[in-house]
Amino acid sequence: MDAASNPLDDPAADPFEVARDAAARIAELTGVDRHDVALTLGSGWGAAADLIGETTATVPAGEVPGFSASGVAGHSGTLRSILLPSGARALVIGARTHFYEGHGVRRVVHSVRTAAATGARVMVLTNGAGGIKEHWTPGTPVLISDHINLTAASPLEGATFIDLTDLYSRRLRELARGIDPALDEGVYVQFRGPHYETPAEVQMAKAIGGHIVGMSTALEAIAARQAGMEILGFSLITNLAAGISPDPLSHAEVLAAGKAAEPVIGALLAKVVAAL
Ligand code: 8IG
Repeated sequence: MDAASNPLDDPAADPFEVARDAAARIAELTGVDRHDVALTLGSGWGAAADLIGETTATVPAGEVPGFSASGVAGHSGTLRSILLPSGARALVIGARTHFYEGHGVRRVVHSVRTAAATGARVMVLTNGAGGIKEHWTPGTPVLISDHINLTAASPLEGATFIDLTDLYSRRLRELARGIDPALDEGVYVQFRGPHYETPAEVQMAKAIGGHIVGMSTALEAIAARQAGMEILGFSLITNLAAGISPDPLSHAEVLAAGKAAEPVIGALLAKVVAAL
């Protein structure tokens, strides 16, 4: 399905109806009627898919209504159905649409709404991000405890007032720390991107209570909460945020840090998913 035919680009479309259509197509293509948990795997987290269970179906995202194949290096454009050792089914989303791509918030949160429509009650959101705490060396996974949304956008339309207290479930964070007691946590600040922050913007993020800077997860978490899912958020710190380290940021270095951390964080995520 090319971008021009994406049903979400029609302003008159109901995004929840498109999500239900997408879930029906996923059921058809995977042979799995209902998924229990969904995971979005961001930069560095891709290896987890192979560690959490047996992949029973892989679907190119472009075959599912509302999705488009991702154009960003390091983001694979597939949806996978995985049978967990417990017998539960996981939907793994390897096709994230970022806000900076400019296709609108409906496209950004479509994967989350689709996950909810497949039946998932837990949404695991992962990303690669910049760290503001100096002791977070590249390759450190951290739990997201809360977020600050600096995109000036929302996936909610109209007078839809949704409570975001405990958005990143305390219960799930404690469960994750039960598996790795060394896991630190922090407040995720979503910028619009795609440029990285200036050092002054990173100091602002720090001053307002942020610890992690990224370009993806906050908008998705809001949509997941609207859909009634319980949310677990993980950032892989692939770089220190601009100005925290004296070195400039490069996308190649970010990808390399993610690659190096893959086996460790993949194993961590597999254990967490097994315990959900
Ligand atoms: I990977 O330093 C990655 N994603 N905004 N800032 C922002 N997003 C990021 C960064 C970063 N590193």
